[in-house]
Amino acid sequence: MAGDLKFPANFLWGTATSPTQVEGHVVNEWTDYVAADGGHCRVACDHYHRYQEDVDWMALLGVNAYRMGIEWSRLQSAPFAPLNQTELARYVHLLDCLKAANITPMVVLHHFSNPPWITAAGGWLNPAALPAFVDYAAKLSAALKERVYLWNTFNEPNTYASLTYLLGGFPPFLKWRFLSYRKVIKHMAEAHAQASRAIRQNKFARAPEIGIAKNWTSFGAFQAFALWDHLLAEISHHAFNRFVLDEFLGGAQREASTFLGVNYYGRARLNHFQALVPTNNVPAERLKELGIVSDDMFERHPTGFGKLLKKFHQRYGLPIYITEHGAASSDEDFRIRDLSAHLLELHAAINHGVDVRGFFYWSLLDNFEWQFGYTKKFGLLSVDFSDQKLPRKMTRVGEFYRGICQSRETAA
Ligand code: IFM
Repeated sequence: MAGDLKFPANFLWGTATSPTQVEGHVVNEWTDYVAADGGHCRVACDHYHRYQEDVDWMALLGVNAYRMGIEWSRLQSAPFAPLNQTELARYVHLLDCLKAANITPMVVLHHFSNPPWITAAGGWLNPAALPAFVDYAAKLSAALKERVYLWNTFNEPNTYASLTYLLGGFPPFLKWRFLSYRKVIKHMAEAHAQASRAIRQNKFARAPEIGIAKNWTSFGAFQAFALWDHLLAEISHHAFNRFVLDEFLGGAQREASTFLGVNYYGRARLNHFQALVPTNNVPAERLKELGIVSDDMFERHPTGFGKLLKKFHQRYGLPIYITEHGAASSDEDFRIRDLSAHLLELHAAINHGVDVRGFFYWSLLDNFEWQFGYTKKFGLLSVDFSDQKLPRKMTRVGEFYRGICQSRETAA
């Protein structure tokens, strides 16, 4: 069986993080935020100072790719400002450490955080964010063109726009501002297209690949007869999936992307307008009673993963990177089973002809999970946040993933 489970030889087996969640010492809209567990991101995993050690861990894991963010607020102190050379040099050194370890970087330009001057000017509601972002993309890509060919402009634009303006989870914590949600998506889609053109202006060592990371949740009704839940599921699907993909990949916008990044965690089924997921405060016992398999965040649905990949392949014909997948749980056996089930779906999709080029496990480290703080354990490496030295430790999931990265196979 293992012989049938080979992945393509040049497949990227990676892991992922984002600056606000791991670096610490960021100055953005999250700096003063205190999460539900009392945690904040001011030190996080101190990856800012410990990136060399973290690259050593990646080498030990055997990954050959790393999806990392570059924190915009560190690099530009004002719109159109020159890049901060000290901060740039630190990122360049990180990229050089990755190269020395044979790890291919994918750089994310926007992962849920903005420079304070963008926030002060109204964030992504203000069209002035567009040229500022494009300028950043142009300058950064010019500076890194020898070192980076995989560019991910926006991470999960709809998570960002909905948690900021619909659901009150991210700063500025506003609710039910549908027009704001729509405007942010439209602005980001346009910024993606313009940034893509700016990135391509450079003479790269290797042709650039450019895309967004779309997180995909499928929505459905938990009870077949509940027409109202079907209706809400359809509206949610339209707002969070279809509308967003049409904006980023529809019509002329399609030219802006050479790949589609997919962040896949599972599905949300609705029961009398309530999403049956732990992030909606539905207790684990209740979910169990209802037969819903979930980690500490989302309902798991591995078969939906395979179906989604085939659908994307058919609809867009773009190469795909799984820019995030992972599970948050202190039950490591559960996480291993979950990873295995998703990799089997991935493998089957590739065999079916879907052009998937890489998989990035979320996340390298236990980290600051935004409004939930440090309670969600996603790491291949655990981090002991109660110890000031923030020691990292290989988890059993990390060992399991290491086996896959080394053998290029997945265990059933
Ligand atoms: O931690 C987040 C990440 O920032 C974006 N994708 C989903 C992850 C888990 O919730």
